[in-house]
Amino acid sequence: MNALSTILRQIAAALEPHGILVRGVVNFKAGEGPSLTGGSCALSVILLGNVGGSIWPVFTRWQKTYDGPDPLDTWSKQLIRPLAEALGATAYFPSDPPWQPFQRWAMQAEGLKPSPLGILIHPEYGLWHGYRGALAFPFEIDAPVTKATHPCDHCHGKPCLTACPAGAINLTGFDVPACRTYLASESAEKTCMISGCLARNACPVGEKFRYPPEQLQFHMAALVS
Ligand code: B12
Ligand code: SF4
Ligand code: SF4
Repeated sequence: MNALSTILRQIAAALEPHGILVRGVVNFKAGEGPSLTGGSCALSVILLGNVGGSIWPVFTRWQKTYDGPDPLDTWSKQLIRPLAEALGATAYFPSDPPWQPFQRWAMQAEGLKPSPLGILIHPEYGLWHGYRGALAFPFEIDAPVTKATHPCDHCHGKPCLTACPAGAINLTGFDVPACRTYLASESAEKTCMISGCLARNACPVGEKFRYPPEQLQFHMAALVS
């Protein structure tokens, strides 16, 4: 076991009990990584995220003690920032501007590709996963190159393309204004706002990783706020 895999073990030991998993590692050529706190460029980034409802039980317990804005981001930062400090890493968070290219990193680290919804699809977890943060380091981290199959290539009928009541999902991209207009309508209160994005729900991949109903409603409420 070398020092670098020790870092991955330390991160997993600190975050897995909270449902945040090490999702992958990206190594960069000199000068191509994101900026570190000291001003130099990172040579590696470790992606951290949820798989299915992995974060939900711990997060909702914590949420009962918190009454401020952006609860999921706040919770993630409370867990990841002290770890970054302890490891001498720079932490990034997906919702903090300037937006770091979390999806591009995930494509490199996990070999994932975008679904017609814009979000990346995983061969096992389907559309039911996300990123809670990333830790960047001034050295490379040894990690196997992951190659994933792309489920959309073999999906007959592509049900996600016809499930959206606003027609916002198509092969040329995600029509954000059409989605937003529908979500602000009364009809959405009985559909997407209750059960989550109907197009996402229509995907047959990774069914056992579907988010629980409360988590789906939480994310939809965050999307329209
Ligand atoms: C802006 C944004 C949005 C905008 C999209 C506007 C647009 N047309 O691009 C809005 C607010 C609409 C949105 C919606 C959603 N988003 Co969003 N979003 C982001 C955010 C904050 C920035 C994306 C970006 O521009 N990055 C900057 C560029 C430089 O980075 P990049 O990786 O190279 O960019 C890629 C993306 O922009 C992607 N892309 C292009 N068009 C679209 C459209 C959509 C809807 C998405 C999600 C991505 C996407 O392609 C780029 C090339 O790889 C990211 C977090 C992040 N920092 O990446 C989350 C993120 C992409 N979103 C995410 C999710 C889950 C969602 C929602 C499902 C939220 C929900 N309801 O649960 C919805 C999807 C819509 C739906 N049908 O339900 C996840 C995706 C995880 C995954 N599996 O891939 C991310 C990574 C956040 C996270 N914490 O994990 N999102
Ligand atoms: S329904 Fe099919 S095309 Fe749509 S996201 Fe799922 S696997 Fe991809
Ligand atoms: S949230 Fe609803 S309106 Fe928006 S893309 Fe999904 S199914 Fe369509």
